[in-house]
Amino acid sequence: MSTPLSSRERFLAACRREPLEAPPAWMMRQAGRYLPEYRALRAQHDFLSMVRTPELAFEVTCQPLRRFDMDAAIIFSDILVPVAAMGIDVTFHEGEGPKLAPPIRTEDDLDRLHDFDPNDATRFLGESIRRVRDFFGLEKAVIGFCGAPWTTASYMIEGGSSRNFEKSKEMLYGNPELFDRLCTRLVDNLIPYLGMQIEAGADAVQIFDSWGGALDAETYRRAVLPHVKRLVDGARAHGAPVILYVNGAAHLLQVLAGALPDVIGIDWRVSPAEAIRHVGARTALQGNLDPCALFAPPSVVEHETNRVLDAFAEQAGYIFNLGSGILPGTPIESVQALFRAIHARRSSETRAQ
Ligand code: 1CP
Repeated sequence: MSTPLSSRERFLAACRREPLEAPPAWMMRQAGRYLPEYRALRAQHDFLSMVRTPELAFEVTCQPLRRFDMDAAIIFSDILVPVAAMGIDVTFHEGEGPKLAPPIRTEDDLDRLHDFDPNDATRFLGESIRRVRDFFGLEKAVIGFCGAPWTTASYMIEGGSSRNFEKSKEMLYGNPELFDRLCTRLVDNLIPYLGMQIEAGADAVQIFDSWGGALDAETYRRAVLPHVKRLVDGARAHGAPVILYVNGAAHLLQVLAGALPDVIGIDWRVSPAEAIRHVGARTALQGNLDPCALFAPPSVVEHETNRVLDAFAEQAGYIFNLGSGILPGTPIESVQALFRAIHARRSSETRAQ
């Protein structure tokens, strides 16, 4: 006798590197501005109020899963939520990046930050996760997340988004002790923050190192990796697999494997064959369709999705995803075409009992 695998089982099996006939799939930033129903809700509320209101965060988390049959729901929040909980004023303005004030540049700035209790300062997030967990039961995987030390620190040091990370690198190279203290302070807070998400019902957590690719491999290994590894270990101790996603990671694969995550998430510039060869025997892989491929006609989207699926076919432990977040303006028909290609591979698949 055999029964179909639930989405959650398929997702967790991939995290454990168990061989599957067809991989689980979700999309980074799947809850967001490419969806008209998100934009309609967003027109009535500011972004952080949505995140901080569990019924709205629940609604936005579920929106993509009503349209597309993805295997995981990622909770609607932001990597800057814990930064706000540490006492920095964080604002999001339509069309501009986030703004953070005051920026962290000196010892005194760092000493003004406060440690937070995730069950208090970010209680709304636990509540949102519990609602999503209750709603999906054991059917879908639920993913919690936070930013990686470097990416989070860069927003704090720059005071917002940055192209070249001048001020962050000035601190990293010029005042390595201060940079190290800032990362330590972040990880001290992010471990219980991820733990709270796992206890509230997250099946896995993802650490977003969206700007990790801006560092060379040796600097990443020396200045950042020990903090990432402590965060990975600390989160996993709460009992859930950890996905480490790094954008622009082609030169960092072996370094990242040193953090011993369960899954490494890669962007579209990394060749699947290289990733499989360098780290595929130690960790599961996630990725890596170019999100801009979704601006092409649906037949091309299906073709490109199949190309990525084929490239990872031999990898035990693989989760289909984009190579970075889905972009605002992405046509809905493209996402439909993507999941058509994913599901075509599952039609006859069952699990032997
Ligand atoms: O105006 C709006 O409606 C806000 C747009 C928006 C959204 C929908 C922001 C502001 N954040 C989010 C949600 C969000 N951010 C999620 C939700 C869950 C999902 O994936 O569906 C997640 C996981 C994030 C993570 C995040 N925030 C990252 C890492 C993701 C990545 O793509 O690498 C980063 C870098 C941020 C910072 C941030 N928050 C928002 C924006 C526009 C940005 C990026 C700004 C920049 O480019 O510097």
